[in-house]
Amino acid sequence: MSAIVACPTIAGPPPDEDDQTGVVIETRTKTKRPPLYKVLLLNDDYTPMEFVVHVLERFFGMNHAQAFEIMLTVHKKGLAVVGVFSHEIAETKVGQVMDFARRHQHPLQCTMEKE
Ligand code: TYC
Repeated sequence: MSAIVACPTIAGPPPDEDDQTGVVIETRTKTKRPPLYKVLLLNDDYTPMEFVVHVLERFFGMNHAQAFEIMLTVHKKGLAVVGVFSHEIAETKVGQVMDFARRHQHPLQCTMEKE
């Protein structure tokens, strides 16, 4: 004697066609670039020019001529952008400059602002 067994794989539609319309909906993922931050050096009346030049060489990778030019811009105009970085790098640079200036007892100020 033999039994008749129902076979759902033959009775229904193929599994991966179930509920599909053939329309592809593209979902666009908006990837925003992280914001950048300007690092600014501020003028004051007391920090020696050579110290500022040294700071620019040491922490911002400038050669002597570049560093001297930027130092003079800060001296004449009151401030200058000395670099543009990610938030983390900008924070590190500001911290390094402020710490170095404080250790040498100069009032040099360095800040950052969103570009
Ligand atoms: N004004 C300073 C001086 O005459 C020099 C100076 C330049 C200081 C740039 C700070 O960020 C500065 N000794």
